[in-house]
Amino acid sequence: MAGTDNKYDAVIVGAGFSGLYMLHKLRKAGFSAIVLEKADQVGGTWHWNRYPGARCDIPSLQYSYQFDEDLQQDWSWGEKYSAQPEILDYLNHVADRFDLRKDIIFNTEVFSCDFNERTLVWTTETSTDTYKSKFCIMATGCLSVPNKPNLPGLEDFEGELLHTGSWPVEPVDFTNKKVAIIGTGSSSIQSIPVIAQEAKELYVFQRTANYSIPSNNGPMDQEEEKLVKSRYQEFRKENYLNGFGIAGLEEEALAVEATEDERRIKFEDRWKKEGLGFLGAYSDLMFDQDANKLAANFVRQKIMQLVDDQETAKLLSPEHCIGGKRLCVDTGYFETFNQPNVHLINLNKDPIKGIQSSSIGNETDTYEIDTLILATGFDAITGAITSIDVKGRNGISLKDQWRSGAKSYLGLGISNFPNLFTVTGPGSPSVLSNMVPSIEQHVNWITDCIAWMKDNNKSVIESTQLAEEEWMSQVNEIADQTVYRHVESWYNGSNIKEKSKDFLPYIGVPTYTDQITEVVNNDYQGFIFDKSN
Ligand code: N01
Repeated sequence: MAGTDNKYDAVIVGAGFSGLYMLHKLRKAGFSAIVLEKADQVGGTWHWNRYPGARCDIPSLQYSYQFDEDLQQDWSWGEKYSAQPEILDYLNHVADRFDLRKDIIFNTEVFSCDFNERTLVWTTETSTDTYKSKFCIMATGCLSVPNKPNLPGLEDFEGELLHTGSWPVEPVDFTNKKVAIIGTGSSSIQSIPVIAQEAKELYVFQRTANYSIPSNNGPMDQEEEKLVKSRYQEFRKENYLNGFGIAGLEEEALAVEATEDERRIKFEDRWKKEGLGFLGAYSDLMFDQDANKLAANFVRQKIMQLVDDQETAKLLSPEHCIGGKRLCVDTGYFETFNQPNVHLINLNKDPIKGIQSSSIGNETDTYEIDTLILATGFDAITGAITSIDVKGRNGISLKDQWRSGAKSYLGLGISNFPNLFTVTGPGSPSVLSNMVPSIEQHVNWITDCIAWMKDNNKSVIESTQLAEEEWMSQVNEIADQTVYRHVESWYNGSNIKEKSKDFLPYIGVPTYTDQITEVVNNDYQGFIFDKSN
């Protein structure tokens, strides 16, 4: 199919890290493709999440594309963990460098994708036009649809209402403002220290305290950059062999077998330099609740030291398994609560009773505010896909099919949805890995599959229900062996009331990589071809 009359080999939804590389890769392989993007620019997550303090918490030398050696050699990151504007600059650079914009339609929201079993064509309806394609590729991101909680009276609020996941492009000025922020996940933990510097008063409404490790961010270490660049490809390959696909996280030793002194030294060392790598201090921290408690206690002690007021410190000390909810990485988060203009409100003891035109209140107090920030997270992993009306074989709706739990084979294909691929879909390492290499791995897999189909005269690919069920059982069996199972989180849909509580990410990049390679080596075992012919 040529890219004319809105007919393409592939329609790609989303122009973030996934969509940009998907377009580049398909074009290079000789296929026509178009990217449909709701925003007026590229960036995806890094376009929408421009709240103050937003930055990646995986070192930028790793949180970047590896598909083009010249690109990875030419680009230099300013800091160890880059802030959102620099990541967005990088994605703009990639879009320009590979001349991607000419095949991206901006300001276009995708409403529906419909598969015609007779013609084997996907029809994509958008806010601006209709597109036809053989393949439909969801490059919609794992954290794209903001979770907007149903708070009493929210609609009556007349001040500035913001969500960290859909932050305005124009900078927000907090000078002399009274600000309330609801939620204490990564977005909040990154933004609170920055907002607190400007705001007159900052009220933090906390339901669940969270663990956070200092980022110890700073300017890029030139020697480290030189070293990595001297062997970038090997470095990237080595990282795929680590459980989370991130360099230097893991050690073999068990926390439960170490002496108290050894543990203190190790945790202290990790606290001082590793951010997320804190959880890699010992190999049993995510598998053994007793080991996990040792790490959790260490962080709780740190919080008690960092926060002057011991009541506030206690309230900021989480009780769940560390890492069970996504570990946060911060710059001065706990210390911010020592500022006189920052106030912590315990929603567990005293929930929000009502929001009025210029205030938010619980049973005990009413807080006059100018700005209300929802830092309440996302309908993660599946939300962006199910927010589109996707219809497959026999008009089956994906939303209905996933109502009792999202099932996918390898996080790449879904039964009843022929020629539909998801990049970092449910059942793949995605959010429990370094997203960018995981995206590249999927884009490469999908492109190779489409090329293989062309070479082998196959017109339709679809995963079997059995393969999908066995795969999701494996995903959940692995999760059952970890502490993730003991914590309510967006990994298992707990943050969205109507969602099924299955665990969605695949834990373990190397095992995952082996299996998706094996599937290809076995002629795409678990998929069927040409069922419609
Ligand atoms: O969202 P979250 P996020 N009333 O879901 C609370 C990635 N990320 O945007 O825990 C009151 O983590 C909720 O409370 P509880 C990263 O993967 C990465 O912060 O459900 N509170 C929680 O405290 C991260 O994990 C970076 O009890 C309510 C908070 O809102 C993911 O994005 C930076 C509530 C939501 O926390 C999501 O992070 C930022 C209600 N009705 C984000 N509803 C990087 O560094 C929810 N909450 C790369």
